Amino acid sequence: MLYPIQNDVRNKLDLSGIWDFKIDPDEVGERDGWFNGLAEARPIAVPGSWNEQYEDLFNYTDLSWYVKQTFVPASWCGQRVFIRVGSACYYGTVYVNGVKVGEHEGGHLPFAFEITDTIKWDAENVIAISVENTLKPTRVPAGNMTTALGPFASFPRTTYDFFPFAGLHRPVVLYTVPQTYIEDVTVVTGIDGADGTLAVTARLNESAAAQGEVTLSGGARTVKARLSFKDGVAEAQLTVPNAHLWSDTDPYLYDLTVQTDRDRYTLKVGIRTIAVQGQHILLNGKPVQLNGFGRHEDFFASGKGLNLPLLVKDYQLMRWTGANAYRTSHYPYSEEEMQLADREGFLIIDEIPAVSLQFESDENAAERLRMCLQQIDELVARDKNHASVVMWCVANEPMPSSLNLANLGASTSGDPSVVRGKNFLDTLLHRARELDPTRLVTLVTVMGGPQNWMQECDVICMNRYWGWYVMGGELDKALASLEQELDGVWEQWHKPVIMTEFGADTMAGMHGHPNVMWTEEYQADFIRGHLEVAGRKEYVAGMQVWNFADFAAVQSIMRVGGLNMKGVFTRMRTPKLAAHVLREFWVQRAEAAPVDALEQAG
Ligand code: BDP
Repeated sequence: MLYPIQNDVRNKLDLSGIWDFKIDPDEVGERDGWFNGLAEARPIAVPGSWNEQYEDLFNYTDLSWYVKQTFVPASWCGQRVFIRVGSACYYGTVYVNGVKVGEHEGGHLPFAFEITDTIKWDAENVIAISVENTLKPTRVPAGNMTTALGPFASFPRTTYDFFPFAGLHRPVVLYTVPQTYIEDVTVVTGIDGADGTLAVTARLNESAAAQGEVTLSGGARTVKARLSFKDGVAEAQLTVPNAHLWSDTDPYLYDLTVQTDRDRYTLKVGIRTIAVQGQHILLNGKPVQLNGFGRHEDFFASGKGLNLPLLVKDYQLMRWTGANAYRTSHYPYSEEEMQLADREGFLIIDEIPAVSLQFESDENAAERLRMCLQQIDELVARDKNHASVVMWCVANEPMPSSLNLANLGASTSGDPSVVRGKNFLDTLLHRARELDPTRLVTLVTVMGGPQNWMQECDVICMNRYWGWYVMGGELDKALASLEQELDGVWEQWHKPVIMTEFGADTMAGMHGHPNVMWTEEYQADFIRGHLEVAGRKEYVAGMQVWNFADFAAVQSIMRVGGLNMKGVFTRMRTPKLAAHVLREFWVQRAEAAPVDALEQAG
C-alpha cells in the first residue's frame, strides 16, 4: 500500500487539525444521523487519542464520532479521490456526505476508500468517522478476558501492559490519483560485488497494457529501465554500479520513480541485504548488532497520536545512547516514523499488534488467527519497501494457559493450548515468510514459554526478567540464571539471539546504596549486568532494553501512577542513570575499540 504523496500528478489534503467529537455510549449515532454533523460536539485533536485530551474520557474506549467539514479543491475534479486513515484504534467506519464508504478492523494500520462519486465539488463535504476500541476477548490484542487474577487484575481490563488508547491516532488525508494509476510498487534490493541490484515490480489498478519507466537517482548517478505493463503488472531489473549501500551507520537513500504516461510515484530506497549466518545477523554481508529498545507510541496529552516533534526528539535521544535498532513493540508504528528510521539508519523489528496471544479455545483462536493474518498482510503491504525494516515479528509473548512464572520449569505437556499455539504461530511465521522472503521472521518469547514455539524463527527473540519479576533484588543470582538460559537456548537452536526485553521499574529520582529495586542505581546495575553477560556471548545479536521511556500502562498494584517505569528516560524524556550506562557501552566503548571486532569476527 503506497503512502500518499504530493507531486505534479498526485494531490493530497491533510485533514489533521481540530475536529468535532462526541461519545456514543448508547450507540444511537448511526440511527440518528450523526454522520451529518454532531450536536453539542466538543473539539478534539486529530491525530491524537481522546483519552488524554479530556479527563472524563480517560477510561472511555467505546464508540465515538469524529466530524470534519472540508472543501475539496475544484482542480481535483476528474481525478480519483480517496480518503485514507492512518490508524483508527480499534474499529473505524467512514462516512462522506452521509454515505458509509467503508469500515476497517484493527488499529495501527492504514486503510483507504475511494470517494470520487460521493464528493460535492461546489460545497463543503462532511467527513465523519466513528471509532471504537471496546476491549473484547477475540480481538487482537484481546481484552476483558476472564482470568483468575483477583487483586492483580488491572483496569481497564487489558491482557497487555499498555494503556488501550483509542481514537484517530494518525492523519486522515484525502488524496488523488489519475484514472489509471500506479497502485503498488515493490522493490527488492541486492548486492552483487560492488554493484547494487533492484528488482522492481509495479502494478496498476487495472489489468491494462501500458508503457512506463523506472528511474533510480542519487548523487550524480541515474539508472533507468523500461516498464512494459502486461495485465497491469510490469517488472524491471536495475543495476547500480558501485552502489552507495544503506546501513545503520551510513543510511544512504536513493529516489526511485515509477512513471507511466499518466502517473508518477516516487519513494526512497536504500540498497541493502539482511540475512542470518550461523550466530550472526548480517547487514550487507557483515555482522551487525541490533542494540536499542522496546518502545511505545506514548506521550502526555497526545497518547498514541502521531507527535512529530516527539518523534524527532526520540530519535535524537536513541542516537545519544548509541542505539541503532528498536522493535515496534507492540504494534506497527506510524509510517512517518518508518520513513525517519530509513533516513536516520535504524534497524527495525516490525511487529503486528499480537501481544499476549492466548490459545484457550479453538473458537477464539480461529477468530484471532483471522485477525493476525490480516495484520501481517497489511503490515507487509505497508512497510515492505523500507530499508530500515529488517525483521517481521508476528507475536509478542504468546502464552499457553499453563504458563506459571512461579514455576518456570513446570511441564506444559498435556496442555492443549501448547499445540494450538504452535500451529497458530507457525501459520503466522509462514505467512510472513511467504509474503516477504527477503527479510527475517521472528516472534518474541515469554519467560517460561514453550521452547518449540521458536522453531520456525530466523532469530531467537527473548523477553526475560531475571532480576525483576524473578529473583528481584538478587542481581548476581539473576545474571547467572540469565547466562545459563542464554547458553541453553543457543545450544538448542544455534541461531542468533536478541534479548528483545529486559528491564527494571525505576522511579526517577529514587536513589539507594545499596541498590535496592526501584532505585536508579538498581536499574543501572541491572542493565550493566545484562550487557556484560551479552558481551561474552558471540551469538547475542542485539540487546534491546525494556523500555526506552516510561509509558502509560493500565492501573494496577503493579504500576505506580498507572505508569510502567522501566524507561531509561522518563515519560518526559529526562534520562535516568541507566541511560548513561547505555551510552557508556554503545558509544564510549564502541569508540574506544581499536578495530571493528564484529567485522573481524565476520
Ligand atoms: C513484558 C511485556 C511488556 C511489558 C513488560 C513489563 O512484553 O509489554 O510491559 O513485560 O512487565 O512481559 O514491563
